[in-house]
Amino acid sequence: MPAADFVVVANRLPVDRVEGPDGEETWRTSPGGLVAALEPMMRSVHGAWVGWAGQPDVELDPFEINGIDLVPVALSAEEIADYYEGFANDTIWPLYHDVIAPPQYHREWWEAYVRVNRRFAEAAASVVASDGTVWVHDYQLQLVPQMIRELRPDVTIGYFHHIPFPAHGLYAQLPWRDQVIKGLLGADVIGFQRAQDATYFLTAVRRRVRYEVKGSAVTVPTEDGGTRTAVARAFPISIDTAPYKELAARPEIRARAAEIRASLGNPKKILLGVDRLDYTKGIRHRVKAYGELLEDGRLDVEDVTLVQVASPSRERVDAYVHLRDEIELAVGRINGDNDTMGHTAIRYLHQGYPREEMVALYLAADVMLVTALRDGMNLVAKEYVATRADNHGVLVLSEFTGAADELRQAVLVNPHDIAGLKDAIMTAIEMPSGEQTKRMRALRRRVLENDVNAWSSSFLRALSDVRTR
Ligand code: GDG
Repeated sequence: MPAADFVVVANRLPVDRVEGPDGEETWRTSPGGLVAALEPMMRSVHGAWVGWAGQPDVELDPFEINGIDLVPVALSAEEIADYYEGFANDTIWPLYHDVIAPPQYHREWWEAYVRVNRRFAEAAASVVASDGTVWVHDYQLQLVPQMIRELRPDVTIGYFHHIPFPAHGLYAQLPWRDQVIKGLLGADVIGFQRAQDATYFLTAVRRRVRYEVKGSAVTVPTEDGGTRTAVARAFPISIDTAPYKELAARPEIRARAAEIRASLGNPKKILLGVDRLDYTKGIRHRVKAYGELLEDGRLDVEDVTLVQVASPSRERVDAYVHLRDEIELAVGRINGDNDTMGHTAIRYLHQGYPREEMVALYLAADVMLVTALRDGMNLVAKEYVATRADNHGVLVLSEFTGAADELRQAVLVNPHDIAGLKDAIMTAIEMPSGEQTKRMRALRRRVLENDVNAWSSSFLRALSDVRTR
């Protein structure tokens, strides 16, 4: 495999292993905004993607799919437990989402994180061309930028952080707080979802490693006694809008949306939640608020249904096992108290669906509920907006999502305030058609003009500006 001018490093490769027609194993690219945004660029320059293939204890040689070189990084079952489920998903994830769940600090998880980050860095360093560019993604790989810099000082390094960065009072809990900051500062450009995240990161830089910070620029000392500049600022991510618009216009998907409505007994209003089953998403708060509205008599089960897709996620992490139990207990109670033979209060679906079905659900939903307690961006909010070509439908959106910085015409809520959340749901349900149109038009303009291509272009522009400086 020849050296690559542009290398993406992410925990997962953008492929899934599937069984071919004759039972043989093949690979299929997994649909995702990131791949869609980077594919054209990866084909026009010579691009490679470094990541884990999704199965433990499997050593694979690099291979090519749709013109992109894939470079698999092998992880043992123990490393998946310690680096991925442990440090990434049970230490960093809860800490960076404002300790909604208590972060677990274990030295052996940290050691596995360092070891696995080094393996990703070595793989990237071995495939990138001289003076090439590497773009590292997300919280699983925060040490990789500095590790690549040590191995390959000639390359330009970008890092994008998909989740929030916490305020310093919380960040300071992390036993390895200085090492993580130094790892990130190995990048030339460190991108965050919100301006607030970048500010928190720069505060941590000032407070912990005491490097000079001016605006978004950090002066980082180098090994030879000189300095270099790292830039930390916001690049709000978005979605690949084209497939959502295209699917939403297809007659068979519109028919499916009508079928969904009919199968729910044609309620006057359908409310929808779509989330990975994660404690950051505020599913419990949403269900509680909705249950109380039924109990108070402000809503009638004959008139409304909440469809909640909670796609299975991180099922081997304890906090997720408990969360699932809690949600399912609450949903069962609300349905038990309110359902009639023909109508259900909550249609709860602990399943993943193809994108076509998700779009049909977005089309069927009069009100979309995004009530995350903390969320880097929240792409579901943007997907809902992208499908609403008729300019109808209402988005209820938590202030604690990155999306709330941009989608100001949503009904913005503080999901911790259950009374306020109940009122917001009622406002959305009762919103007159004219006001829905006015708001949705503005939301659509924002999402359609700032798609994932605009996001990746602006990040890569910032990266090339650093290089030419
Ligand atoms: C992280 C950050 C940030 C969900 N269930 C199904 C399904 N999905 C799709 C949604 C959406 C994606 O998964 C979820 O994206 P989110 O942004 O909502 O949330 P996270 O997974 O937590 O993502 C987040 C994001 O990274 C990007 O930077 O916005 O803040 O936490 O696209 O549609 N898709 C299908 N079936 C499902 O059942 N097909």
